[in-house]
Amino acid sequence: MFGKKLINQQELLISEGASMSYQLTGNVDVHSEVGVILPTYREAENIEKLIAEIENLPLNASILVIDDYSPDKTAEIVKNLQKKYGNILLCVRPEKSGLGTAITDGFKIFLSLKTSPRFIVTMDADYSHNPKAILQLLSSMQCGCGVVIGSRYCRGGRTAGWPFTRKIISRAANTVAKSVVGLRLNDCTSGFRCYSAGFLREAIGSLHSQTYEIQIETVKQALLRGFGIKEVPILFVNRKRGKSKLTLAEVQSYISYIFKTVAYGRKR
Ligand SMILES: Nc1nc2c(ncn2[C@@H]2O[C@H](COP(=O)(O)OP(=O)(O)O)[C@@H](O)[C@H]2O)c(=O)[nH]1
Ligand SMILES: [Mg+2]
Repeated sequence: MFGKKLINQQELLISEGASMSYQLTGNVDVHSEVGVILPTYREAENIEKLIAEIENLPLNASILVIDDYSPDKTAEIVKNLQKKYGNILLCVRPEKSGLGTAITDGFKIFLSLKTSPRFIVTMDADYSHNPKAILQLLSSMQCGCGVVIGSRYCRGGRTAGWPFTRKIISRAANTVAKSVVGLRLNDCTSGFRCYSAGFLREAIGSLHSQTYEIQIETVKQALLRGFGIKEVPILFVNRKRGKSKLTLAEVQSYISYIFKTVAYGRKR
């Protein structure tokens, strides 16, 4: 039967040298082909329905929620769902620490499992990414790529419900990444992705992003290491519940990452 385990951060080497201790709950002996990382901050209104939909997919998958001690008690909802489903892991970090570190900690946890998944999916937990599209991302992984991107801006991809300013920010972030950092992709900032565990094992030591720039850093690492990158069209729908966590500070962090990449060279 499904047993519940408590593991501390040092044991899983989530963040070497850090003094914070995170709690990971759930069955760490779970053996799944696919790992789905859901970073959450204040997603109490979305998380239950989203997890139920992922659970209904014809997949051998584990779900890992990385929650930053959300004041709306997102983690409590996930803990209840753990009683219903045997394949949910929950990592609660002590404070809001950024999307980039949430995703990287998620990679580290999945890669540290006794049997790690072959494919690791990242997606937003606000329903902007349709869980059914996970199946398309996975079937595109059959080409042996390191990364498949659910792309809003390749032929057939779309966004819906975004206000004009948000459309501009997203387009500008992509244009800058394309021309300044040298990434020739239609959408290099989408958070809906599938990675091969093989690529992540090679790249994990080079991922240092705090926030949204993690999306650029991962594709840059795939290019540098010679892994294939493929885009598949998706429909991105703006969240209907809860608020965006993209702050001015995070836009600044993205811009500063771009500048550093240019100043220190593209190989970093
Ligand atoms: N754990 C964690 N998750 C975050 C953080 N910032 C954003 N998220 C999650 O990352 C996903 C994308 O964030 P969202 O606010 O929807 O960004 P947007 O779609 O770009 O407006 C959502 O599931 C958020 O809950 C953070 O600092 N920590
Ligand atoms: Mg969102």
